[in-house]
Amino acid sequence: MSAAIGRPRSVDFDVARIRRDFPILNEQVNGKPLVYLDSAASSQRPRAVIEAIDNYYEHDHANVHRGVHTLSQRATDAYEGARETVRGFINARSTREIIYVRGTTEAINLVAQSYARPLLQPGDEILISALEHHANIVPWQIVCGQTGAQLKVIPISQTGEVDFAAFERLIGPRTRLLALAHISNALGTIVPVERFIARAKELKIPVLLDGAQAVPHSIVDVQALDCDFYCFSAHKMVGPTGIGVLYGRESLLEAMPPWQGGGDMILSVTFEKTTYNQLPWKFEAGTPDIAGAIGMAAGIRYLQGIGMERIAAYEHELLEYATARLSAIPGLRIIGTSPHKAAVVSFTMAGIHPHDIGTILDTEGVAVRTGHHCAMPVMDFFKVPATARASLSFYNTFEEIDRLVAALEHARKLLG
Ligand code: C6P
Repeated sequence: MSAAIGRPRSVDFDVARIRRDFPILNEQVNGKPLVYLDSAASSQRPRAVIEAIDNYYEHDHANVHRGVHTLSQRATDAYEGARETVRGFINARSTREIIYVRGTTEAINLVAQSYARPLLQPGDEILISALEHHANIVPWQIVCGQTGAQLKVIPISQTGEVDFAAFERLIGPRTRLLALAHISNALGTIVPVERFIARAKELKIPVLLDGAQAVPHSIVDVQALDCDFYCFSAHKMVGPTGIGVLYGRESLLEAMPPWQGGGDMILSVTFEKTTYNQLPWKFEAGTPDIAGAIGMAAGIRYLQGIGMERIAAYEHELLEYATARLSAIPGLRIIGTSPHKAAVVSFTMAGIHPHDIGTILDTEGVAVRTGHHCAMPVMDFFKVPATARASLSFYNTFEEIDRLVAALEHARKLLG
């Protein structure tokens, strides 16, 4: 370790104990202990989540909302109980505002098609920022194509911050929705969404937040934020893949038509007419991901057991240490240097393609993501084809950052 760069130790955090909860962290990769630095793509799962899913399949599985038999009731109780856990975690007013979806991507598509599409007229505008993930760009392009509305983009600065002055110029009488990332996956920028929401509210413009990278790393309170839609994915917050959440303000959800038709989203069906179910089930057609919901709730309880405030504080220390150590590597350029960042470090290295960085790191057992991170406009803005991205989580250690740095030094000697 560089003698000049000390490891901060102000947060009391027993990471060794936490790591014991994550069986996968004991894996060897290419003969080396795994260093998993790709949690922004998908986090790992603690035993509590794996066991909750196993337990459900071993003891309680049946379809939900459909049978009077005991197993169906047990499955329904666990599934709906999970919804209450999610509600509490983000402080929604009611479980009617918690819609289970496949993930952030599906949540945003649901809002685009069910909220925006019926409302948009030619010349109306959807406002996003230049640091969005494709999931918060493409659904809006599709709906703009369907309706003749326009997509407007708030520029970002060289540090990777959303330009508030430009936002104030862009938002206006034709804006029908503001859709912003809460935290950028490619840059780590924490967007000060409160300011943006306050201005949008003055103009009575609804706001959607893409919280895929925020919910796993910070306290999210949808009432305090006063946003209208909030989207996130369980697999980035120690839960299973294939399930996520759309939070929606009840009055908006009530007014929206269903997104898909089928079983469970109806109260009655004849060939002439269908009456839709109440919230939240109006938006949940078909047999849902029951085990996913149960696993997501187990993940939330696990995070709550540690405390989101402590998680954020520890991850911030990891970020500061990683930033200092990576910055000291000759030829390494960090992309995304906002003073307000989550624990994501995207970087390039002089003379080495990011893909080669990723491959060499993998031979050392270090997992990072390389590529455009589903944020190609961000890559274009910084004039890079791709970056390598180390994304940290509360189960990572300072020693793992040292392993990353040693592997990068190795890559530089081989190829730089
Ligand atoms: N970002 C990453 O490596 P899904 O795939 O639906 O669970 O989440 C999509 C998504 C939406 N918004 C943001 C800010 C995201 O980070 C992601 C997923 C992963 O950065 C996989 S591309």
